Amino acid sequence: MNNFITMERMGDYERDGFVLLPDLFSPPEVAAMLGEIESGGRVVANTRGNEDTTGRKAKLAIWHELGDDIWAAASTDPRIVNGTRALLGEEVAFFHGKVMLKEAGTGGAWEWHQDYGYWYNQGFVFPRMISVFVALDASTVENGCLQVLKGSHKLGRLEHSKVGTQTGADPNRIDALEKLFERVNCEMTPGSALFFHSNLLHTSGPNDSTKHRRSFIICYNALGNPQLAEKQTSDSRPCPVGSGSDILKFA
Ligand SMILES: O=C(O)CCC(=O)C(=O)O
Repeated sequence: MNNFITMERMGDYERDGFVLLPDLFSPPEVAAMLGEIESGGRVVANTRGNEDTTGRKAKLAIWHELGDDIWAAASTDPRIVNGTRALLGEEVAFFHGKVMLKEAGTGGAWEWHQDYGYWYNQGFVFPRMISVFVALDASTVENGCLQVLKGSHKLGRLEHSKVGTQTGADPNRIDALEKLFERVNCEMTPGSALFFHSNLLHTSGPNDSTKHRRSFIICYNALGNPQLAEKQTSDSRPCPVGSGSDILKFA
């Protein structure tokens, strides 16, 4: 049952704001995605860096079109898309995909934020949105795994503003919230997928280790969640659901 959003997992998501599906992608699938990062393609063409407060680069490659490559296959994979449909309880549209390149010894930190803290300002009316963090390398405390405040999605949207060079939630408010919510280090094996709510507070530290921490984050919007017309960037068609055989192309 590892690959499925069971009733129990739906309950966990409702309570905690996140749920982990271990080893969702197989080792050959993960190797194929890492190979794609190393060989160029969309990742190299779209890579940019945000500096963290210490000047380290938090590098990522982001796109808003599904495309027609391994990233599109992963974004339309039934294990992912059906999981997001089950958790949101409605049909979904692809919003964007991003490869996070938190490289050994240099990868920068991400300040505490909610994804909907950004997406509200992009005109999305409801927080009926979800992200799926797919670990491509082992993601550990040492190499800057994702950290979340368990249950914080129930706070609703917090105001976001500049925190150093990034945008995030008010650090004083976070200090207070840390006393109320458990901070969870989301350590993950390669191929595991963490589904998390758009109002879940999350952060990650720098990568001072000798091991890369690369990941692919795929974000979806509920099909029935409008984006205000003047901000329209997002596709409002149902996300296609690939067939299992698409996955074989990975190997
Ligand atoms: O990759 C990370 O460590 C954090 C990424 C993140 O918070 C985000 O993309 O919203």
